[in-house]
Amino acid sequence: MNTTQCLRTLLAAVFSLTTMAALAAADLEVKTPWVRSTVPGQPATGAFMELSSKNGVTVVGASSAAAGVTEVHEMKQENGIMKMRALRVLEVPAGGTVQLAPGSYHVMLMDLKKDLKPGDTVPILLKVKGKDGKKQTVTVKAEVRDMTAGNPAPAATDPHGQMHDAMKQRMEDMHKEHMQGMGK
Ligand SMILES: [Cu+2]
Repeated sequence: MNTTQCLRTLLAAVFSLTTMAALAAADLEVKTPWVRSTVPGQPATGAFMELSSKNGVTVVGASSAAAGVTEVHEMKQENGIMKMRALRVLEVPAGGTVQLAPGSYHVMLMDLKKDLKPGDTVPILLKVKGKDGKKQTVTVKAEVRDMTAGNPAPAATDPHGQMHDAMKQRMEDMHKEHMQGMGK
């Protein structure tokens, strides 16, 4: 074996070990990821999915090539008003499932690079920390679904979809506050 062949073999071995380690370490299962489609010019939308873990993981961040800013959000009703806030961490308990769904937890895609049409695929990277303290990145390919078709929750509860302008403005203000709060 000459030096080049030897190096190639070594690199191949290192690469496959690295790949195997990455696959073995991420203790997160992602089911049915989808993103709500947008109307032309809409600045933000939500991504939804089902997360489960064997030993428990913490989602510590998210990013997407489709958006300038990607955050994990929580939405809940407070004094009759739907409010949402960015979460620093989202715990997926051992043996448990967390539903990211309209009106609840979601991955917020902001500063969208382009309109998202039904049938498009949006890549989302979830950064997770396992029980062993190791950080891993899980790649999720979310399918864009029509914001009116196959919607499991009423559109009225989800401001990412068919929201009127006042609500959209409020949402943008809220997000600006987030950013300022986080020192961006
Ligand atoms: Cu949100």
